[in-house]
Amino acid sequence: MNFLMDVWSFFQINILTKPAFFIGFIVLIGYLLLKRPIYEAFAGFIKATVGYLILNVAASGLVSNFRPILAGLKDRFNLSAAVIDPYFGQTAAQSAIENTGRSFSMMMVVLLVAFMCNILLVLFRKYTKVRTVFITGHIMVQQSSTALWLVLFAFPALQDIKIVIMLGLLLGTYWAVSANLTVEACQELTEGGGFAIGHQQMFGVWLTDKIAEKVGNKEKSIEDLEFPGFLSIFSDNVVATGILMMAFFGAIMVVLGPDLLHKIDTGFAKNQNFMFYIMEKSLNFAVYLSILQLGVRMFVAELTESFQGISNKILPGSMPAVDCAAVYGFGHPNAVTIGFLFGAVGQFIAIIGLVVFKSPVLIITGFVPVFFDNATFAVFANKKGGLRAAMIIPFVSGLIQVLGGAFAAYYFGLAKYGGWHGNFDFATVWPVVGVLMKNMQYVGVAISIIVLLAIPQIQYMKNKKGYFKIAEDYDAYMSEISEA
Ligand code: ASC
Repeated sequence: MNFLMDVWSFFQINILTKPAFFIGFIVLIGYLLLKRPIYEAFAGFIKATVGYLILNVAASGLVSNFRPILAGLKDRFNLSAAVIDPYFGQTAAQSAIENTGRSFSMMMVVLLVAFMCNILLVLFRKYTKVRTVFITGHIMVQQSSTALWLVLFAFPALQDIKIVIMLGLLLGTYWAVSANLTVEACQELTEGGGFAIGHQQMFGVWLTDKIAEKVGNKEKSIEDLEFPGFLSIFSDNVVATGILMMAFFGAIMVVLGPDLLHKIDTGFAKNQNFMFYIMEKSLNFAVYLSILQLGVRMFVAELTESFQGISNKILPGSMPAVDCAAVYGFGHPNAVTIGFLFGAVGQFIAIIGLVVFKSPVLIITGFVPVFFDNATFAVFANKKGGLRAAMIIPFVSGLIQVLGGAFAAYYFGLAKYGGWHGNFDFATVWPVVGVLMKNMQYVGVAISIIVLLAIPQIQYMKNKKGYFKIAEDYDAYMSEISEA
């Protein structure tokens, strides 16, 4: 038993929570299964790992630079508010759990059981119809933390072992089923990129893919926008992002003022001019977006090719579910910026609504949900519904993130710890699961798992012939469709 725990902890520390290596090894194994020479497989491992590490540099650069600025609004106005962001949510959940006298380390065991549950659902895909393995480790840690608190909230007296098993099943089913929901949308967007999304907004991606066509007009996509006169500079995404972020973060930084910013950001030198500081900070947004795209292209190219090996030989019709930022390389770069800005407008309006209607909890925009969820929605929305869908869907999502987040932070008692998870699925699906668990106890858990498991069955029923094919071999799937 001890040996097994050691193996698990080695795997968990070095690979599972470091998706760069996880992806790297998948690529290595994939190429070996394709009978490529070892040196080629090794080269693929290096490129995929480096690509993912580049994506990490960009994503954590964005998060560490811009999260404190948005969260600074809380200090500026002396608010007692919950920040809707998974990093704040995880800290809040951890404090709440430890406050009940329980050990937070249970979270890693939950993660193990949930991951195993996901693998089992894929191994038995003939019956479960699940095609995806969720491998985005840092997200799995965040979600295990929040979900653990939800279970302790609903079952305060339950023994550790029962919690671990019950939550492992519930969370593993969510990972498997939610990622599986994004297979079609991802394959169409990337023209057979060979990955699904394993992140925090999969139900939102599925919804976006379904409604974008109705909300907007595919013919009027961001690619086709023609800007007259001086506006033509906006068709270059570095220029567009740079200008828009200077206006957006510039306004927020002016509201925060230089004194508070000196406290928030030690990199803001005492003698640096405030305007130049604002310019540098805001333009960094465009820097990170460019880096992100470079990394995504690198690892996705390797993954797409090598995963053929795995899907031909070991797990036909299956695919890995990775960070949502992986799709940013497949849409117009301006879609990412547009999604973020319209999401932010939606969030700000909803926050004003909370103030006006005297909500018992106040919410502060968190950078991760407002940027990563809404940018992702905009990329998918633009593909099927053009610019209009890429504006409307993130805007509505922004409203939902704040209202759902406010409800959750209040109901689950995390507002007093200052945060809630905040991403789209945690403003919609998880609050419902939490309310069911609190009010119906085991019946609520059972209903949640059964409903989740029914989703891939329904997907399968709607497209029996192409369901596994679309994941296994997109080109063959497309040529079958065009023949039919
Ligand atoms: C999250 C989270 C991050 C980002 C990153 C996006 O939810 O915790 O650090 O999104 O995964 O690339």
